[in-house]
Amino acid sequence: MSLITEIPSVVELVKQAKAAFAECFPGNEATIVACAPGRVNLIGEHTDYNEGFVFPMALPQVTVMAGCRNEDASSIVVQTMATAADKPTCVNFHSPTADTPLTPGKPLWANYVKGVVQCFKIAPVPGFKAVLLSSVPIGGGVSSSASLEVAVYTFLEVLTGSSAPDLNSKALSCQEAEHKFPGMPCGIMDQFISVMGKEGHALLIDCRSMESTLIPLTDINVAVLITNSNVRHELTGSEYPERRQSCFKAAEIMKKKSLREATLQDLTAFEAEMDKTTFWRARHVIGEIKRTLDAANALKIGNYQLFGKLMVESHNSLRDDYEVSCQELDELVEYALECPGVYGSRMTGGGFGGCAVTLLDASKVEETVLHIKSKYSGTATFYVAQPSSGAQVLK
Ligand code: GAF
Repeated sequence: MSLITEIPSVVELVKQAKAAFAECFPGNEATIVACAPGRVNLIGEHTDYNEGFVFPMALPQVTVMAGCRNEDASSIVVQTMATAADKPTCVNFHSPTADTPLTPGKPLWANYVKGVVQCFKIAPVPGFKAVLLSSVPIGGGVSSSASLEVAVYTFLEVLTGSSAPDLNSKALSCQEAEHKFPGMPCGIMDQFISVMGKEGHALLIDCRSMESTLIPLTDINVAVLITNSNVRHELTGSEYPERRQSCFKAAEIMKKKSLREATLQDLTAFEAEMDKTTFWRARHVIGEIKRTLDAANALKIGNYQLFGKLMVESHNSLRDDYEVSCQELDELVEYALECPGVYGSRMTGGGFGGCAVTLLDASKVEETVLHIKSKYSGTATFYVAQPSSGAQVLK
């Protein structure tokens, strides 16, 4: 049996979602189907809310929303299940109006749906019924939340017949939903790549201008291995907002609009005016923004050695200066780097658990996975991911 977990195709997941819909809502047919992917960030971590660069790719794992209009024009019913075999969990709420807006509450997962419905400004949202099914690992640091938000938004576009004026504003509305409902003050990376991902490409995103550049990643000799530590990543706690605040404080001390504007020389000049932690946080971000640009250039010319070296520097900086790694992620990176044919490895996403991403020679995947598995103190899950498409409407 392969040690690499197979990722169900979008077509298969859609089939399952439609069947689940027919079972949850007998006599109804899912006439609207939308999906949006999770992401793996190759490099550029905790730079998005500092107006820096990020370099993610969309994953083949997606969240699917399948449903139709409700005969009751103001009632929204959504069922979700972890896998098609599970008993669904149901949430029921009303279409928002100016006088009766939706508010966050329990169950927590429903906040992602309600948030997007409330932040959908381009048309009134009528009643609907739908099921949600996802192949994106939940809490794995590969953006299950953004994939859910963007799938819901894309579903609402079809339901209302109104499309976002542009893709940036679609990503921004989903980010607003995440800020206001689950209460997670995330940057823009996850929603942006879930909206804009392209097959065979990673996307260099400038989070200041919101411009992005597609960079091909189609070399069949190179693989992207994602290793889930299966240590739960929970970003709604205080750590993520605290990191943001430290960055804003460092920028303010240096009299810069954001850390994007600062150089390492600026930081050294102001070192005496900052506490040590603020200094370390800023040193990570300023270094990471430069590494991200260098890495995108390296990938463009197929310099995987350099790309890998920058990944390792990124990991070390996240571990030592930004302090968002954990023992399990450090182990996964260390064991990956012991293997021949591995260019580089790092933790990916917000941190405190979740996944590591490794760039390696495609012919060395099996032996690398065997090696990591034999040494890792926990139980890891392995995926080999092709850069995939952003949100889609399906039949
Ligand atoms: C999380 C956030 F949602 C992103 O915006 C980003 O800040 C990331 O952590 C860290 O790079 O995924």
